[in-house]
Amino acid sequence: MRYSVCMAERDERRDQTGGAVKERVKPKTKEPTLYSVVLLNDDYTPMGFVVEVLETIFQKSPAESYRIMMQVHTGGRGVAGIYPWEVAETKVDLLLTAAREAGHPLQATIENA
Ligand code: TYC
Repeated sequence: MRYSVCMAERDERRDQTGGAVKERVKPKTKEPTLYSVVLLNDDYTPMGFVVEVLETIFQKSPAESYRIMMQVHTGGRGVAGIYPWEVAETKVDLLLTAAREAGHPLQATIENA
């Protein structure tokens, strides 16, 4: 019984490959290309606002958000997160909208990770 199931599976694959039984060489799924969302420093955006954005939009813990904010504040830039393109784009949109609505000049860019 087990044998007949295996033979059926083999015959099915043979149908799909025109006679040859093709082993899968490449994995079926492909990893997406990843992009970094980079926060940029400025002299006016309040530190608390940056921490809040990191927590709410980038799902960072309060401690990690503070660490990233200070990294940007002292070093000029810092990675808020690494995502596939559409996710990175959406997060930057949310961040720029929140900053504009609050009247802060906070800026972010997307870079190859
Ligand atoms: N430099 C800002 C200040 O002193 C704080 C700040 C941190 C602004 C990170 C932007 O991405 C930023 N208030």
